[in-house]
Amino acid sequence: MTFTHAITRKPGNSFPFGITTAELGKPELELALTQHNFYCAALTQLGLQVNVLPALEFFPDSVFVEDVAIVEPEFAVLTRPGAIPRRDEAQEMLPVLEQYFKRIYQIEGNATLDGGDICKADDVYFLGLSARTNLDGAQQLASILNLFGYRSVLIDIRPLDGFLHLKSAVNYLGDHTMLLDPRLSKLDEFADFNQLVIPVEEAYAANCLRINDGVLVPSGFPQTLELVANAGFETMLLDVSEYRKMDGGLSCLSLRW
Ligand code: CIR
Repeated sequence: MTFTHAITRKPGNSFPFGITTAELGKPELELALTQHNFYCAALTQLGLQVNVLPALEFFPDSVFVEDVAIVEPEFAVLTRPGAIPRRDEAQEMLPVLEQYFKRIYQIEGNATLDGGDICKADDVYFLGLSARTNLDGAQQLASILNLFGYRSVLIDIRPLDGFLHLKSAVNYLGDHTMLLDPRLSKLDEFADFNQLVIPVEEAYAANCLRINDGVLVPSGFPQTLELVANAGFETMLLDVSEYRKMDGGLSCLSLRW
């Protein structure tokens, strides 16, 4: 699929006070802003029209826009984020989505769902069950996706230690190829894909991002870079060190359709 649009949101002064388990120290705001600018420039270079939203100081994690919506050209789904401090962040995205999408659905009731748990591979959606996404959330999304002809496959990552979201561990690079952490490579659900299995010491780099003709790769993970490049993908390196400190990666920083 060709992507034409992206939404990002600038990190605010509150960014260093978001949720994290990374133990890599506090992010430096100036550097985070510079890295955000490079990220948006890369998306533009790959052919996307990028809408950069202003920072939301009340929501320190709101730079990670991926978690608050699932977007397809024909529709959007507003999520109900699993982390309490992020719960109301999704509503802030509603007026923005209304500018682009005629059909907007919402995850409701006691269901929770983070966009980081949702991994699309052509006409299949892999829906991660995690500390952030519960079964009700995944099932609500699956019913919506079904209306548009997409199949959903649930993947329970709760027994695996150390992954915040499904896409912390697996990302679809297109061309029938999955980039994934060795701890997921044995799953039957991924058996039919070409698998690029990253070394466990580069676990963070499982979160690479395919956009049109390029694959964004976080800098500092040489084995993953080589793996992706040798598979024939055009790679683009981006430094996201300050986002890593807050448990975020390349995919988390945008909504794309
Ligand atoms: C959080 O804990 O929600 C943020 N600090 C990180 C979210 C990363 N988002 C993503 O992987 N999609």
